[in-house]
Amino acid sequence: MNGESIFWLPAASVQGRATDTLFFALLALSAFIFFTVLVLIVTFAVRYRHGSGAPRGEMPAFARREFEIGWTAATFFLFIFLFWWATTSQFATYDAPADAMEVHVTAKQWMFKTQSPSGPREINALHVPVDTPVRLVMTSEDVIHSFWVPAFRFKRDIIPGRLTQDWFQADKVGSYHLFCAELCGTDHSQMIGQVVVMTKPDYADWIARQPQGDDLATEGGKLFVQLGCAGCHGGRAAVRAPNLAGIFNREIPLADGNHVLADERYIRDSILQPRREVAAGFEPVMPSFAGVVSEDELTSLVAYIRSLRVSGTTGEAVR
Ligand code: HEC
Ligand SMILES: [Cu+2]
Repeated sequence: MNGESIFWLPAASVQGRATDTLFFALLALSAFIFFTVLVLIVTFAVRYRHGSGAPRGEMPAFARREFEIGWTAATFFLFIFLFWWATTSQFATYDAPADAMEVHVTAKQWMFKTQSPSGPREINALHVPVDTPVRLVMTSEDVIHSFWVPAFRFKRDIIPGRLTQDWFQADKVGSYHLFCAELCGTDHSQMIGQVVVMTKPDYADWIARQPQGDDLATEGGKLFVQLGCAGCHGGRAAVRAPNLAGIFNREIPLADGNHVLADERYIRDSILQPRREVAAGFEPVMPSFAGVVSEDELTSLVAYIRSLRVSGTTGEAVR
């Protein structure tokens, strides 16, 4: 179901349609059971009303055993099937395809700030191309918010101090409401915006028309110097600190013998709580930058570190 009507909100994403299909299947099933029970109640009420001549003796044997076993098993398997259906469609929203466009969302009282790696910064707006998987990497600067796009049937809480990821794929061009769905303070009701889904050519045009700011990684590179990271992590630093080139998505050995995947979560935590997971072979001398860097700055720093490659000739970090 995706027709527009006064009863039904249009669905504009692949996930939204899947959610609707599940919803209508449950509705149809509930309606079927409701009417079956209703018909049986009325039938029995009339047939066995006071004074009627209907037989009231023993139940036939098949109704006592086979019938009982049959409907118990049938409903059991039906519920298992519904559980499987609902869970798989829910879990599918956690694993974005590898080629998904990545968008960072920072929520704060009372706005959503969004940014795709090559696109501009937007406030209470997000432009995306149609038929393209979009992975949202979300965090909050203050309290719990929730990113809700009803037309995508997409709602995920955004939690301070944690990266929440989820993805959607819009399949219909248009402009859709974005709401905060978690009561987050006085102006919660003003925390609204638009997700604009554009055709791919329109989107490319739109990107080209944006004022050329720095991309995330370039901004992160500047911060890396300003905040003194380069003083330790740079090529000629006096302190022995890990070379950050190429660490992204690699397994990092830790001082406690464990290994950890250097994903965004790890890099973020390395900056905010460097003592928690210390890289093997290094002294825990890195200061915490919690309270020093904002969420936006963290996002840029992570983008910068992700963009670093090991230079083939000098072995140093280059972009
Ligand atoms: C005083 C020197 C120093 C400064 C300043 C410093 N670091 Fe570090 N950093 C280290 C050392 C030493 C380690 C390895 C021990 C550890 O994991 O805590 C490290 C670890 C890391 C790691 C984990 C790397 C790995 O291989 O596991 C990341 C990411 C990182 N730092 C990023 C940064 C960023 C970003 C900044 C600036 C905001 C910064 N560091 C500032 C010394 C420093
Ligand atoms: Cu909010």
